[in-house]
Amino acid sequence: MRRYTKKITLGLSILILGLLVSSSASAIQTGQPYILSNVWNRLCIDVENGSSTNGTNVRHWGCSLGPAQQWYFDSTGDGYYLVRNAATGKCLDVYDFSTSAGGNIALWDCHGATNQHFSVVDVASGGVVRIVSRLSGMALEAWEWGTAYNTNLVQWPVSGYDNQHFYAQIAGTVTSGCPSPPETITVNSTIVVPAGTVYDGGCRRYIAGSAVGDGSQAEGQDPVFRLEAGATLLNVVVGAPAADGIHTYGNATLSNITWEDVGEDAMTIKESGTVNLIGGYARYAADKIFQINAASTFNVYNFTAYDGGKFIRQLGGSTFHVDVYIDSCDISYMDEAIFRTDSSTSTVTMVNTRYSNIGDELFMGVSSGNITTSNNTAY
Ligand code: ADA
Ligand code: CA
Ligand code: CA
Repeated sequence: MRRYTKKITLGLSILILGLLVSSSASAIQTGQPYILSNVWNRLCIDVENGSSTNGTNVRHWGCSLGPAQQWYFDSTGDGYYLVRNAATGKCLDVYDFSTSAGGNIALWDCHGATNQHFSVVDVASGGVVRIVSRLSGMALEAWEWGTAYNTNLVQWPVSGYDNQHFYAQIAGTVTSGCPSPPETITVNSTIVVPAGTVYDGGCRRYIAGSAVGDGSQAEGQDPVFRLEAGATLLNVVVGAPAADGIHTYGNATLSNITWEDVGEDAMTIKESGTVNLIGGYARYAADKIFQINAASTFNVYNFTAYDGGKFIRQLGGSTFHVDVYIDSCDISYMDEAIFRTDSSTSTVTMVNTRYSNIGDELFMGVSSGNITTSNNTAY
């Protein structure tokens, strides 16, 4: 965590988030882009590859929160909305005017026919809505209760089940696919995810008890989660105090992890392996966000990081070999760098990524021949 002002900022944002959540039983507002995350799988409604071609599929994907996942509700004037994508300017469209269960939802020029008219019905507090086609009377849903990335968004008769319910949250107020953690769990001794198993946090918030750590810059705090080789961690919100975050021992996959406030650091690769981090968000790190303490491959996709010292740090003074791959991320306000190493053999590849306000240089200590970049955007 940041000391001083950042704490105040965090307090304010939690307050603002709380106010929004408590008052969000109200209807959708026009003129504001929304993130729509499925209550069942916690994935976000997303335009495939951000493409603006008519007929591009609209599906579920890890919540990167970017414009391809932001939707405006434009009133038709008679109780319905066109649902317009912020990245492409195109609209949600019941493909081919289908009135069948399973009819596809895709992207098309906003022509305003009834296959682009949707009603938005509040089904629970916290901004949970059902989105219903005027043409077919059917609800948008995660097809066949899918939980994987790319699960299709289709229409189906209204069922009342969670795969037809979406958190509608104004972009900028949401930090992940877990906008409203259902409960906060205090972790008094590290949660160990055994080798080869999956732990799904169900979007709960986990905070460290005092025996685990206080989230300060003191080294030697325990982690909140420890992932043994081959473990998978899903849908977790790590709140303050976050102690020493998450430790991985060998291969690991982590998807949709949000650090509301980074502790000593957010995650440490403790033993060699390939670690895949997909979707999620981290903010307010006094120093490093991700720490690499063993030769490994670290792949980061669709991750948003805001306000830290460096996004990724290979253990100071170490010379083992690390490969870092950063794809489709958004990284801003790092005092030093995106990746810093002291190893002459470590490599970094960064593609399709937006970045802003990176203090010293993008990559510190990386030999120039070991840097590959393409299709990145400074903003
Ligand atoms: C610093 C510290 C190391 C280790 C590391 C970490 O690099 O010097 O001893 O604690 O942080 O894993 O967070
Ligand atoms: Ca679809
Ligand atoms: Ca640490």
